[in-house]
Amino acid sequence: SPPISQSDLESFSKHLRNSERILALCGAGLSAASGLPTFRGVGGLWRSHEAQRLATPQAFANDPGLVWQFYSYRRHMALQAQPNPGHFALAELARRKKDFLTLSQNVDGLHQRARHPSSQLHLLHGSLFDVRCTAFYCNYSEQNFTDPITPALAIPKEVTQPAPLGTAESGAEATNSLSSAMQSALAAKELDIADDRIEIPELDIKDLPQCPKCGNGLLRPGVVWFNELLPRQTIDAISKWIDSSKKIDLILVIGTSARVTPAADYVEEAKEKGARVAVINMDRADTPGGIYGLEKEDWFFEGDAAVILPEIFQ
Ligand code: BJW
Repeated sequence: SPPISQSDLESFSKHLRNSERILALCGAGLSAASGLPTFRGVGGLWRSHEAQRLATPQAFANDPGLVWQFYSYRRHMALQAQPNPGHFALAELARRKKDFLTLSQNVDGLHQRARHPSSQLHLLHGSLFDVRCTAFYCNYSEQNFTDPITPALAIPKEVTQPAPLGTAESGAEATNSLSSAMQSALAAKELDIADDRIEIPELDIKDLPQCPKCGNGLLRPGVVWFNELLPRQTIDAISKWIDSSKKIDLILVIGTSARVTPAADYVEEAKEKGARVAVINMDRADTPGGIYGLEKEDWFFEGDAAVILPEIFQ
C-alpha cells in the first residue's frame, strides 16, 4: 500500500471524531487479506466459472450439484479463514460510535467472528452458514456450520484423475496420475478444487443437503443470488435508519467494487443525506470514485483494508 497522506489522515480523523451517524458499506476486499477471493477482477473465477454466474437461481436450478460444490468450498474456506485486523478495527469503531451501522455484502461470517456488535450489522447478501428449504410449501431454515454439510460435498483429498491439462506437459504423456508439478502444488495447497484441472465428481440430487422438516425439498445456501430480493427486514431496518435523520455524517466504502445494486445505492443515499465518503480500496480504478466521482471533500485511501482500517480508525 502507498503511504497514507498525512493531511488526508488528519482531515479524516477530525471528521471521524466529529461524526455521529456513520454507515460502512463492505465488500469482498475486506476479507481478501483473510485469504478469501473477491468476485471480480483477479481471482474472481472458480473452476473457470465466473463466480457471478454460479450465484444465480438459474444456475442452481440447472446444476444444483455444481452450485453446492461451489458453496461447500466457500464454506470450507471461510471456516478456515480468520478475521483480519480490518474486521476487528471496524467492530471496535462500531462499539465506539453508537449510531453506526455496517452494511456488509460479505457472507463469510468474519464480521461476526471479529465480534462486530450484531445490532449494528446488516448482512445484505445473507450468510454461507444459513441454509433453507427450496420447496415452496416449506419455510424451513437453519444455521449450519457443518463442514462438509453432507459427506458427498467433502473436498476430494486424493485426486486420482486429472482433467485434460491442455499444457505441454499433459500433451504427449497424458497419464492417469497428476503431473509431479501438480502433485506438489496440491500438497503445498497452492492448487485446490477451485482449479478446474482437478476433477470433481458429478453429484446426484440425493447426495445434496435435504430438508429435515418436509423431507422432500433440497436445501440451498441462504445467500442472495442475482435477481433475488434482499431480505425484507434488513432493507426495512436500513431504510428506517437512513430516513430517521436529516443528516448522515460519513459513509465508509470498504473493499467493494460497488457495482451490485441495491447495495451500491446506499453510497448515493448517504451522500444525499449529506455524508462525506471515505473509500478504502486496493484499486483506485475499481471503486465508486470511478462510478459516482468523489467530491473534493471526500477521501480515497488506497491499499489493503486490513492495513488501512486500523490506521485510520485510531
Ligand atoms: C480490496 C482488497 C483489499 C481487493 N483491500 N480492497 C443491470 C444494471 C444494473 C443493475 C442490474 C442490472 N441487471 C440486474 C441488476 C440488479 C443486480 C445487479 O446489481 N447486477 C449488476 C452486477 C449489473 N442485482 C440484483 O440482482 C440484486 N437483487 C435485486 O436487484 O433485486 C430486485 C430485482 C429482483 C428481480 C428482478 C429485478 C430486480 C441481488 C444482488 C445479489 C448479489 N449476490 C452476490 C452473491 C452472494 C452470494 C455469494 O457470495 O456467492 O453478492 S454477487 C457478488 O457481488 C456478491 C457480493 O456481495 C457482490 C458485491 O461484490 P463485492 O463485494 O463488491 O466484490 P467485488 O469482487 O466486486 O469487488 C471487490 C473490491 O475489493 C474491488 O474493488 C477490489 O479492488 C477491492 N479489493 N482486495 C481493499 N485487500
